[in-house]
Amino acid sequence: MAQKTIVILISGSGTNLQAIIDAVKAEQIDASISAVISNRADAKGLERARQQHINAVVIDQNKYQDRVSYDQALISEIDTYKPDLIVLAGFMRILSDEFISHFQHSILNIHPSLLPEFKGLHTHRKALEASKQQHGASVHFVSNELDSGPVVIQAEVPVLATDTEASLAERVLHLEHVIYPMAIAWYIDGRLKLNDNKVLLDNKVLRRPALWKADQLILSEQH
Ligand code: NHR
Ligand code: GAR
Repeated sequence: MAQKTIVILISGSGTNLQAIIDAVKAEQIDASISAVISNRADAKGLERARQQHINAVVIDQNKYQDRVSYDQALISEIDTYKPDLIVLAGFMRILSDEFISHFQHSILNIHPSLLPEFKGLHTHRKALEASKQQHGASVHFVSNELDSGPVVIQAEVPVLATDTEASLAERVLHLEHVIYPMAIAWYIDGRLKLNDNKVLLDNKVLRRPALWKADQLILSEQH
């Protein structure tokens, strides 16, 4: 069968992008990255892509009048690669319904909270303010409603009394780099699917998201 392909959308430093690049190199993910696309010309992640000779494309949000025309440009660019999967890796722009329906069931995002808690921005601050004992990150399929698509896997970290926004973000980010490549590999290997808005892993409905905790994978039957 032909090699599967991934397009990755970024806005910033691209450490998740780097983890995915590394997982492709290590053959943990059996796919190639056709392009990395940024909405900002200054995203550091573009340099990570260029260093690996991956096509690095800027579709600058400042050059478009509105969300509809921006998303149309994004759709046209992505369509040229016909990717099997679109990965949002620190992509900071809300995508229109048109974009989501065009690529239905084939967009993954990583969000820095234990969804459904703390949707939107500044999640680490919100977790500290709410005095949470546990915080983390979630990989989910992207749907029309922001940060609300079906969750595939979560990673949990304890919140420490000494944590600041930055220290908490760093611990969460470290685990993002573990669970995101894992979920992407499942998808590429055909093990992960969306059916009727439910997540299927190995043809079984996930009653709850898979959980990565203390370096172990826990599936719903067990927790
Ligand atoms: N698009 C849809 N339709 N659904 C989702 O679940 C999406 C999405 C696009 C991005 C990532 C998301 C996150 O994980 C994501 C999920 C950006 C914002 C935001 O408010 C919110 C959530 C996410 C990404 N963006 C502002 C905007 O007006 C801009 C903020 C900025 O540039 O700093 O687009 O958290
Ligand atoms: C990550 O923590 C990711 O979960 C978060 O931004 C960071 C990107 O880091 N994503 C969002 O907040 C999406 N709105 P990276 O660029 O180093 O991968």
